[in-house]
Parts: sequence; structure tokens; C-alpha cells
Amino acid sequence: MKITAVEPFLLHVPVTGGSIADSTHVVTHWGMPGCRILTDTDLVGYGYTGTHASLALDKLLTSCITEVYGPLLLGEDPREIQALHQKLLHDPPTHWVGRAGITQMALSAVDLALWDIKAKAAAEPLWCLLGGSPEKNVEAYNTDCGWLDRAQGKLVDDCRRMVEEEGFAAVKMKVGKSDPNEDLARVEAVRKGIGPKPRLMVDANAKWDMATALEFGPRLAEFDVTWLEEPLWHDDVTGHAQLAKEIEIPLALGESLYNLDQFREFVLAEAVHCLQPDASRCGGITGLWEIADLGRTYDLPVSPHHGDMMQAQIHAVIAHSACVQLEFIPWTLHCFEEPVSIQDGFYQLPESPGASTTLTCEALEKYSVLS
Ligand code: 0YR
Ligand code: MG
Repeated sequence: MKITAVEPFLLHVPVTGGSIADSTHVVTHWGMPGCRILTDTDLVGYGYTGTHASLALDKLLTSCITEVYGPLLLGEDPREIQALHQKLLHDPPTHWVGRAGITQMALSAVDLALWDIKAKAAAEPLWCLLGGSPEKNVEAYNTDCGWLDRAQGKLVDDCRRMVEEEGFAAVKMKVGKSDPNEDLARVEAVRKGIGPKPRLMVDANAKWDMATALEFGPRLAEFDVTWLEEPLWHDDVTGHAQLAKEIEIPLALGESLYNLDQFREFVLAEAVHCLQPDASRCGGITGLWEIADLGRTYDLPVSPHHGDMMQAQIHAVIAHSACVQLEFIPWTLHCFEEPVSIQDGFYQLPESPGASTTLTCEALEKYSVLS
């Protein structure tokens, strides 16, 4: 099989509810810059990364995919993913201009499309090709109820509804208000609202400084918070290591890390308790797998971030023994041929061949912002 074309797409899909906010972003659209990889068979692979829909930045991603990686992929066998991944890292030479950020997100999109083709060629869902068992139940935890811009009453209602009506056993809420006392009051209200049983995670999206984290982190324990996510700046390994020593509550992070090396730094510094790689950012399924192996090596749970809108990652989470659960944000379900689906807080098993990344023609037309 040979690759015959790499066609870009760029979708901006409105988020449900009009707009959401965490401590650093207001998001109205979910960006999906990516590509269709065509072959000399009728198989087509779909891959993309996830962004907050800045058109200028997203165009850098699509141009990296088509102008830097595209020519190197033409004529290659798309099933030779490990070798192609190395080629795209070394030949341009990508590693010279960026081992993280735009080049790595673009590489992630390509990697997802290649795994999609490989699984389609094998006529199996990707989890099966990766050696997974249909017996593994993957828990979804819901983030789409805990946004920072929601008034406290709505926040509590939304979280309670996810637990009581939708059957989620775990929800996540944002912190990072200008007054952390308000964060604490909101966490207390949510815990009261959902009751003692559901797990509650708290995500600061790197907003806090050390003083805030040392003062308010320990107080989250009163409300039985499962983890504190990205308390400090993304690259601050020593800060997280210090924090991990001083507070009881486990630290989760990784959605803003781009490769195995970055994860290894955090793990060896004992600066993280739960790894949150994102395949749409850390090198696709290939990169995610390496990081999940790191989790297995150090006996740390792996709970991926939602960046590919859970489509390809659910396959890897089913297959990799270190992966325990997967974040859930249902903004783009209507865009896929086989969207992820949840029942009683658990992901249903994907059945179609491929990585579940195939977008519908309607979505490709309706949400395209590429002129
Ligand atoms: C949504 N999940 C996150 C974004 C989310 C952010 O992309 O606003 O909150 O990615 O931190 O854990
Ligand atoms: Mg997060």
C-alpha cells in the first residue's frame, strides 16, 4: 500500500453552551486542524489535533502537516508507522525547529491518520489491533460541567446532573478564580451537591503560583478531591516536585507535555502521581503508548486528556494496561462517523475498523474554515 496524497482540513466546531472558560482560556470553538491521508487503495486515514480555534495558529499546523510532512509521506507504506514517525522527526529536520508545540501536534495528527489506516487495512477497530480486550471497561469522567465561568448555582446543578442523571461516577471542576477562597467555596458547594460518593477532580490549568498551591492545595482534601491537576506552570518540574512533597493530595498533569522526555522528567522528579498524556499532542498513538509504558514502569495511573475528542484515544486506553480512564467532553460527537458513546459513565466499545477518527462529509463541509 502506498500513500498518494495528504489533504488538509481545518474545522472550528462550536462548543456546546456557546462558550466555556477555564483559568486561562475562553473557548467558543474547538479547533481540529488535521489531514486525510489517501492511499492507492480505497482506504483513507483521518487524523487531527485539538486547539482552541485560533485561525492563524491552526493554519501553521495544517501547513506543517501538508508542506513539511506531506511530501515525505508520498509513496510510503502508511502501515510502517514507527519508521515513518522517526522519518518525520528526523528528515525535515523537525527536531531542529521543535520537539514540542506545533511540529509535534502536527506529527500527532499524521500519526493518528496512519493508525486509522493501519486498523482499517486490518479490518479491525484499533483497540483490537493494539491487543486490547473487549472485556475492559473504561470509565469516563466528565469535565463538561465544571467550567470556571459558570455561576456557582449552575456549576453545582450541572455537576449533580452528570452524576444523578447521566450516571458518571466522577466529575472534574476548574479552579483559578482571582480569589482562591472563591475556588474553595465552589469546591465545597459541588461536593455538597454531588454527595460523598462520586469522585471529584480539580483542575487549575497552571494558574496557581507556589504560594497559592501550598495554601489552598491541602484544603482541597477536606472535600475529598481525587487529584489536583496542573496546579503550577506546565514546565515547572521542580515546583511540582516540591508541591508533591508538601501536600497530601495527588497531582495530575501531562495535557501540556509533548513527548516521553518531558514526562520522564516529571516522573523521575516524583513531581506527578497521575499521567495525562494527550495523543493529539504527544505524538499520536505512538507517543501515547510510550508514555503509558512509562506509567506502567513506575506504577503510575494513566488517564489521557480529551484532545482528540476521545475518538482514537479510547482505543489505546482499552488496549494499554496502565490506562485507567479517559476524560469526556462531548463537543464534537456529531462530527464523526462513529462517535464515542457513554453508558452509565463507561465508554462503549468502538466496533468499526479504524481509529474512529473518520469525520462525516457534513462536518468537513459545515465547519471548515480553510479557504
Ligand atoms: C478545554 N482538561 C482541560 C480546555 C481542558 C481545558 O480544552 O478549556 O479546560 O483541555 O484542562 O483537563
Ligand atoms: Mg486539564
